[in-house]
Amino acid sequence: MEEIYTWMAHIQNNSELVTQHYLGKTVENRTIYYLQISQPSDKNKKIIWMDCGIHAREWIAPAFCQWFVKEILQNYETDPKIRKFLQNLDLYILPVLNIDGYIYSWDTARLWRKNRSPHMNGTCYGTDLNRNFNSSWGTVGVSYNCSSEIFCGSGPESEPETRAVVQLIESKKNDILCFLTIHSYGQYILTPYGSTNTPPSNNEELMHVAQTAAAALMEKYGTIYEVGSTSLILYSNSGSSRDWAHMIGIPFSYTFELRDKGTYGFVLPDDQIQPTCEETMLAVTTIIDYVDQK
Ligand code: ING
Ligand code: ZN
Repeated sequence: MEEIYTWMAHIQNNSELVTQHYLGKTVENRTIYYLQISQPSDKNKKIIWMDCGIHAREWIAPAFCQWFVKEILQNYETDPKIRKFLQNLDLYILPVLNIDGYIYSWDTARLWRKNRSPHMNGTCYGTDLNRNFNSSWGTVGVSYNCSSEIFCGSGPESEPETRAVVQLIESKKNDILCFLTIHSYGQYILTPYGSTNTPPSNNEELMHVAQTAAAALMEKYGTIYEVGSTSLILYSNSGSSRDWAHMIGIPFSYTFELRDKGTYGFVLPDDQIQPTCEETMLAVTTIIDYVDQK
């Protein structure tokens, strides 16, 4: 995490396109930043949101957010696709949302998932931030027991990390076209909703775009991704950020589950970091490209 903080400060100082913004504080009072990538213009641009590291142990996710920023900055002058979408869109990238959990996963318990909020007089720790959003909160696929991996918190948005995201997204929601939240593992692009089997009104288009993205991803190394709504292809869950983002009116909202399919799971070997990032880049830029053309 120290390296990521240093890296964020460094690129904001060394790239004219990047600004580091304050998003909020974690339970343990660490500062959450996101990076805005914008080409200077007078135009009122739409926004692409992407967060990584909402779950502590899913280390490939923060790695991808960093890779994404690096690739954009390295290639925007020469890659016509990036050049084009940066004329109309600003990219908001949150490299690590659950910073306390991420550090805990590095230092103490590799497979920690939740944040680090204390409950029951400090006898148990952590809320699952992806069960804590105000989207049918507490109804399905959650636990009210604070020692559970899927503890949904004491109420919707009970956690400062959740509130930090909600506050920013709410304030910009009319301009946000696309909400991407990056997890591992399983190789899925998941569409809303997790909390109900009723598909959203733009389901056909959501599925079409995700399938196009999965096809682009596969071209790189043959990695197979499955596309579908969380509740239909996996299991139901409430309080996810993806559901919440779609419910407040952001038309394109997806969860990515990066490599692998379970061989290594959360502990993805080093030699798969770069290929995973490369192939995911193709999927994410395909989505951005599509929403830009709309
Ligand atoms: N998966 C997400 C989670 O919050 C999800 C998304 C929800 C997948 C329900 C499947 C079913 O659980 C991970 N890996 O965190
Ligand atoms: Zn996750």
